[in-house]
Amino acid sequence: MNFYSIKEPIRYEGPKSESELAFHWYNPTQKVMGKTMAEHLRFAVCYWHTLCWPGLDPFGGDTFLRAWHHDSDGMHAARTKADIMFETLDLLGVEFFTFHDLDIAPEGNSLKEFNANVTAIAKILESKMAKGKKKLLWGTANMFSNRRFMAGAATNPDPDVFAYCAAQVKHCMDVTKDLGGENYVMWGGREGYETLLNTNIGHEIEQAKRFLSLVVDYKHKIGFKGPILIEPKPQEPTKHQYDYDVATCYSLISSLGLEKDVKLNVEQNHAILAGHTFEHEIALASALGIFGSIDINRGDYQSGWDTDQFAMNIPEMALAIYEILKAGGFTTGGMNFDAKVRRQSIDPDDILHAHVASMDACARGLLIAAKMMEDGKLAKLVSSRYAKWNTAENKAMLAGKENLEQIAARVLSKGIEPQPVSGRQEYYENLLNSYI
Ligand code: XUL
Ligand code: CO
Repeated sequence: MNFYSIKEPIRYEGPKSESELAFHWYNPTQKVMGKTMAEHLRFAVCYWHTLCWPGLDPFGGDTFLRAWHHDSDGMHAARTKADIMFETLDLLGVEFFTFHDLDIAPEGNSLKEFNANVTAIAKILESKMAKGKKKLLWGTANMFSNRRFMAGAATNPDPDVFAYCAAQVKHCMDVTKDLGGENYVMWGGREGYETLLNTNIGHEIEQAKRFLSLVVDYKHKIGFKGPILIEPKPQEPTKHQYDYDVATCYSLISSLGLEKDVKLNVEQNHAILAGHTFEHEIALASALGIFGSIDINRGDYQSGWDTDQFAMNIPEMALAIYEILKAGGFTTGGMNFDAKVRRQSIDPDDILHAHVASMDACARGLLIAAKMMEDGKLAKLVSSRYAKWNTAENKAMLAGKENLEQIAARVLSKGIEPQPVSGRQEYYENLLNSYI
């Protein structure tokens, strides 16, 4: 039985088409800067928001009434979700998907049972992937929903929870590897605190570091080729989270010397909640050498919480994709739709409309960003702003060839007097608008 009202894959019909359910901009085979749109954007559908969230909010429950949420046979529900995931991928022409272990299989009564359930469903996914030529962008363990994680996962005061998490992640990494997952994600949903009064922050950070080291050691042991991706988020569910933003994650990663193995999965709305722009977080991750992947969604600028809406703002996508192109594009990463339709969007087809609209917005962002790259005006302006660093003298200063005293002596003997230069922000902004 089909979940959606259509059976044929949604097609690219071009900007002039008036079809409601067609791609107007996303043309997977269209070449942009030498790569196809599909190769650039590497879209993924996520299990969690697409198939697991029932439409609840703090004041009301399930609005979607999906059959599998009311199925008393957990494994049957899991098989239904697997069918619908692949139906969704086929209709959208999306190559990748992502999951939490708990999204794909029921918990059962013990970790042993849970592992067996996850393995059994993974076998089903494996054959569906082979048949439909689909790939796993990343897998991750849900270590935040069950009440055992209420005081933290790896940063729980109780070492039994830390050990339990190690066991859960080990299994999820095994499954992710077996499915050819291109990355393994860690989002610290409960890795933080509610009140400092009951928290030993130093101890919890030691625990977080130990856990990350264990995961990286295991990645090498099993020969998992992709990176471990940390997904920064400042708060929600906890008041303060240890993976607050890109800069905070970098300090954790670099303190362990793990920059080669651990990269970041930057999510649009998490960036905004941390008080940054999306493009800032991508640019910073790239500058620090730890850019990995994207969770694409948007927040609501008035709400101040993680609304996980489908990203539709074209200029915002253009700026983000410009940073991704400047970073050299994705390698193992991609654009995971970590986004959910609104709780009033109760029709199955709303899921298709949401993905199509956001894929079109990303495609338009890509086209704009490619124009910005190809014409090169912005990059030229920026590099001329830093041009004086190219003189031999200034290069040597940056390379550490002079100490503070030597620099001071040079400034005084040469009579160096800095002359302010206009930052030309309004001109830059106008130039940006000319591409949009
Ligand atoms: C939560 C969130 C997660 C991570 C994976 O805000 O974004 O779905 O992407 O755990
Ligand atoms: Co996310």
